Amino acid sequence: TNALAAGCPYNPNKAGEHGFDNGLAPAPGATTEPASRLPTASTLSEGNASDKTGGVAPEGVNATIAPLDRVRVDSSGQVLTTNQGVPIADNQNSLKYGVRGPALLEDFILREKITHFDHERIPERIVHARGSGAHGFFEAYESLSDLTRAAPFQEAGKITPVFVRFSTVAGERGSKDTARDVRGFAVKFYSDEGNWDLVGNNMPVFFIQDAMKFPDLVHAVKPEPHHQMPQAASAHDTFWDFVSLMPESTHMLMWQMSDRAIPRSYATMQGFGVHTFRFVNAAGESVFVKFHWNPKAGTHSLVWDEAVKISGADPDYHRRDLWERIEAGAYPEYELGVQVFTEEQAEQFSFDILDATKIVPEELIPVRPIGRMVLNRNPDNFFAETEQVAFCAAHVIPGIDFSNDPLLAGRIHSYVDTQISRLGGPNFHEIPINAPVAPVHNNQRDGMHRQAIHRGRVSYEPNSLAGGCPFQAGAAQGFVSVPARIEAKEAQGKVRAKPEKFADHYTQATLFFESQTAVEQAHIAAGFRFELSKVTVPAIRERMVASLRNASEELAAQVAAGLGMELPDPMPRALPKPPAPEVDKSPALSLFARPGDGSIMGRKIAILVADGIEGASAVALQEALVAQGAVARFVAPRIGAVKTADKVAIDADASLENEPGFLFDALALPDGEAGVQTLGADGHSLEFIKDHYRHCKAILVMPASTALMQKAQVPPTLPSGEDDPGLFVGGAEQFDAFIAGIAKHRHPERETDPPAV
Ligand code: HDE
Repeated sequence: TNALAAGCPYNPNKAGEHGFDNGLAPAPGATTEPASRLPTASTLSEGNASDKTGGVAPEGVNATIAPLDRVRVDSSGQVLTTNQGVPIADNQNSLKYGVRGPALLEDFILREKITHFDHERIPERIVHARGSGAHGFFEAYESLSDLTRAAPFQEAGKITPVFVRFSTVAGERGSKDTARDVRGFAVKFYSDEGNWDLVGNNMPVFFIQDAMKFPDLVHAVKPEPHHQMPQAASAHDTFWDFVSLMPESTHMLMWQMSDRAIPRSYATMQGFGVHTFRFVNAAGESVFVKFHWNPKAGTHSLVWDEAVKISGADPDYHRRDLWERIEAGAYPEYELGVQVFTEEQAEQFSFDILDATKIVPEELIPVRPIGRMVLNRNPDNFFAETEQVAFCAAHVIPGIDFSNDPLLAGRIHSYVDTQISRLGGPNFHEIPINAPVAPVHNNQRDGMHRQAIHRGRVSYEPNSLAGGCPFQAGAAQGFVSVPARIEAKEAQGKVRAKPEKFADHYTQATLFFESQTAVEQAHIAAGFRFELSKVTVPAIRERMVASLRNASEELAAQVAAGLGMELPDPMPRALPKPPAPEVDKSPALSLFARPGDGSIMGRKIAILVADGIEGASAVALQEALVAQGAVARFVAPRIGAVKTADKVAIDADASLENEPGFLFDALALPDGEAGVQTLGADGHSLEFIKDHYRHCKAILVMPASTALMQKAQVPPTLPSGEDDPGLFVGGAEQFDAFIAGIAKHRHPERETDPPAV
């Protein structure tokens, strides 16, 4: 295609899969990282050596690949066999007594094939069923040994392989990616001292404070049980009934109604460990820690109208984006940051750090960057890797420990438990994607699907018959729990109760709302308006707005007006006089706080073309965009060759029908009057332009296309009469400005509610 001719980036190590057999396909076990971005030998951890990997990972080789190689299957040049390795002569016909006679019971080949097929599905995850995964690595910036003995943080440049799975929460396995929902952000570190799973979300708080309420929350948000609707949506009665009765969810609702719930890409969202964890150093000293992942590409989101349309045109939008970025070498990258604080500091905070509905504002404890994570390899097989990966909040390693957060406590139980039914027994840790690269030795035996073949007669400890092996590692090497301090006043014996500060449900909801820009606030109000408008019981709407009044009178008034209702009395507060907060505003909570590195890597730009357009300027634009690492595609009324006025060869690889406008981040309209006329006669291209305008995206209008903009009834200036900062009229001299406009992602100055176009 033109894009490739123009040097469109594709992952050179996957050349074979792109059909370019240029000898660049990876050697078995090699990472897909191009040599220029590979960690050097000195940055590869010596500690990646293990019984399993069989030694130090050679230069450029990811330590997780060797164990996976054992089970990778390449069938090229092989004959078809049964599961017992018996060659199959005929895979078309079952065994019959005569061509028109009955099929025979003895046909073990048919029976094996059908039986296996009958059992191909496993239960989907009860939450986070819909997800997409990728391999990559974590690289530490510096040694954190003063704070933690956790293996990934012991030396500058140390590499730890990772597998990441991003997900939505409520929808089923086949549901759309762009639902308004929380996103899971789960990272498995295959460290030298065992697997550490940081099973986080893209929002730093949660709906509830205690694990006791989790099944209720999930039952409320999932499709309603009588008619199983709606799919992958919180906009229904049972969800809002529940959360309006649980004021502790108000802070999380602010996040969930914000644009955070509709990210542009998994590469443009933050991740958070949510709970307070502990770092523990070799001397056994511990501090509290909160984990943050910040995307290098910046935090960018969709707008709701766009998300709704995308879910129809491409339900795999985020999955495809992640896959394509990695194939193209535009590797998603995130910086890991930590907020570190002591117990003494925590005691002074106006909120409780054991409460997962609270953040620690960055203005109070700054985020210290400690490393980066690069996702550089797509899985070979979705089921074997992304579906079978088992994350677990209980998977910690020496140097990482839990806090007493009661929500975390429930998670420590839940994840192993759920895998036992989902993955069919207690040996799911042996599934290749779950197996640590650190060696595993213990006396656990048997169970469904056991892979390990333990030798000898000893499966107990202490023993003398096996020379005492495997032996206890001892405190210096092994995991030792922090003897967490319990205050005398807290040592009340068994209670079912909460600390007092947990009852402050609104201070941080207010903080979040007040920290947003005007356009973000407007989107939050619109989010509540949309969701509550889908609620059929008026009392639930009223109760929710009554609760919102405690967080923001301004927001509550907007939502009430949007729902055509009177403002109800505020809901009585559980804690009438909460402690004064340390900060009233936290600019870090706005999506605009992280515009990214200014690049347009991985963005998708549509260049509209049709017979009769001017080819040279369209191709020059494509080249300029591709040179920036963007994906620039020619979109025409139909796919195939375009007859340009100047005879420049252009091949449209997308059509107005198969790739509608809202699937792109920006739009360029061509020069050449005849072509522009053809486009103007096609209602699809007018919709294409209107959607880009409505969604506040950058639009480049080459001179002849001014007519097309008029036909689409798109105003040339902002409603105020000022210049529209996202509209670029002209040719090559506007390319740089257009690229800078794409990097901004969106031009909300144009936005009105309701939309003018
Ligand atoms: Fe989960 N959660 N969760 N969760 N969670 C699961 O585990 C659970 C919570 C999160 O890509 C399940 O393997 C309880 C908070 C992610 O495979 C299950 C509670 C956070 C994923 C489970 C919570 C998360 C899960 C379902 C409250 C952010 C997907 C399938 C006490 C910090 C991981 C599975 C993947 C998945 C239980 C709350 C994140 C049932 C009981 C808070 C990213 O075990």
